[in-house]
Amino acid sequence: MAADPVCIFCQIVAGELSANILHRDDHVVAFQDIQPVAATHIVVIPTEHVEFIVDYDETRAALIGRLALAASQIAERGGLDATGYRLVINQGPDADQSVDHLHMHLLGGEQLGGMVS
Ligand code: DGP
Repeated sequence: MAADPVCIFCQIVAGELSANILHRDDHVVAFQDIQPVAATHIVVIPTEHVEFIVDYDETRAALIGRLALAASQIAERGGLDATGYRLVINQGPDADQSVDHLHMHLLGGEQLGGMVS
């Protein structure tokens, strides 16, 4: 899907909005979350503007794997693999998705709380 000019994550991908970028390749960009909820909180997004996980289909299935692979590599580089970390996708209002550009949260660097609060 084409970039959405009003999407803040598309703006980060385009370099129009600054972010602390930790990973970039043709398909995935990862950056530090502006409102961290854990000692390490990184947002991993597809460069392509796709709003929701439910918008994915067979042709895009590989992208989810790319997000998880990039997240696991970032976690390993940061030494999080030794003690563990959490990967989360918030989908829709019940999950408090606030940015309508699909993203995966990488959380860790400390003992995390329960899955649902
Ligand atoms: P979610 O609630 O799952 O939609 O998470 C969106 C996350 O994006 C939230 O943790 C805060 C983060 N975020 C929102 N705007 C910005 C921004 O402009 N820059 C950065 N780095 N993170 C942002």
